[in-house]
Amino acid sequence: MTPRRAFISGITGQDGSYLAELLLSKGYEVHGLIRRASTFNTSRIDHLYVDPHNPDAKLFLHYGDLSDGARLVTLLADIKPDEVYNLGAQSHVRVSFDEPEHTGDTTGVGAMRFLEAVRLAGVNCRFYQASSSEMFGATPPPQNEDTPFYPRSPYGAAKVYAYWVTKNYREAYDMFAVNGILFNHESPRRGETFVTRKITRAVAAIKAGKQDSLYMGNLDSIRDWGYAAEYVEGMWRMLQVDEPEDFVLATGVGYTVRDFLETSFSHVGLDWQEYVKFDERYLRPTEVDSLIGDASKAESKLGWKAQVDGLELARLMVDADVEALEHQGSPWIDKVDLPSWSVQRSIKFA
Ligand code: NDP
Ligand code: GDR
Repeated sequence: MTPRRAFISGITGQDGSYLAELLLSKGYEVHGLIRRASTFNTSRIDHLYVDPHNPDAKLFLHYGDLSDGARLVTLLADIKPDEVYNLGAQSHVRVSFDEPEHTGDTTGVGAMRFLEAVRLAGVNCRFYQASSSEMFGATPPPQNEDTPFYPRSPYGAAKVYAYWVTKNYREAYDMFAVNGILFNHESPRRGETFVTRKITRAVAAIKAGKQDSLYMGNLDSIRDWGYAAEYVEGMWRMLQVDEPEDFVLATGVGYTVRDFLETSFSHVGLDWQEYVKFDERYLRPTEVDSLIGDASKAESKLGWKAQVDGLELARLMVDADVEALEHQGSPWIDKVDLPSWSVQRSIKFA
């Protein structure tokens, strides 16, 4: 039987690496879009890579960029995927204030280029758009699929454009195109400049005597932090249902950045107030104060429910960063039990 084929943009990112693992474990042939860089940018997926000359190879990487629509058409026509996941984006909210045009081009218009490429290539596939709780912005929690958008950053505004263009292609061209509106999700593979990973790496370094302070911005904002390895299962489930619909994925519980700091430092016996200092450069011109999601639709229609709570996640990530530092970055196996519906697999620390 021919394996199902998936095409993922953003495969080198946190979510892309977990999703590639999940789909390979389900027997898919996985194709990933990667950007050409002067240095290697594939560290999160190196453990999945098999030389393409090997007949067992199931993961294939292709150079391309969401700013290059013609390349997307060519790749889609060649690969002929059954499922497309658009995870590629300039995904850092603070950076989007520094690079608003680039963010609009990749995070916003990039989604439209990908959808249009699917249409032009004439490929019959299901399309997942990585939409974000940042679209809710200033609208107070709890937020669900019916909550109005009020983005507070160029990133949030770009995601709103991508959301609507996905919905429009569904309605205009009868495409199976869906938005997964995901609240913050983290892991030991989270990018080092997002707040959770910045904190857990610093805790490990301070504990090891390699760092003596940590500069932070706004500690009052509230986020609904879940575990990325669980969220990619939700993405896949959104493409397996009969009708295309949009879904929120969230834990339903919010914590402040201060709570995450307190839990992370105390997990290794340290008092965060002795180490954390304020630096205004980490403030945003407009902040999103509080995001707490209501994922009851995903629970009832997809059977998906988050299992790992935000503070449990803090401890898990601290353990991973302490371990990584002890092993000087060499591979480490995540020991967290995934929910029963999730494919049991070893999660190698990247
Ligand atoms: P990451 O920042 O870890 O990964 C982003 C990925 O996008 C990387 O693979 C990056 O490639 C790629 N990329 C960036 N620009 C381009 C471009 N111009 N063309 C092609 N690829 C590009 O993000 P996450 O894995 O955390 O998030 C995945 C998606 O989900 C993103 O769209 C994000 O905005 C969205 N999202 C994330 C949430 C979260 O909490 N993690 C919550 C809600 C939505 P490279 O490695 O070369 O930089
Ligand atoms: P966010 O994540 O903006 O929610 O976007 P981030 O971890 O960057 O910020 C969360 C909150 O922490 C506050 N904060 C700091 N943030 C960073 N990065 N660095 C700091 O030093 C710092 N100090 C305080 C922020 O002000 C903010 O309130 C993430 C991204 O993954 C998006 O791509 C995704 O769409 C949303 O989550 C849902």
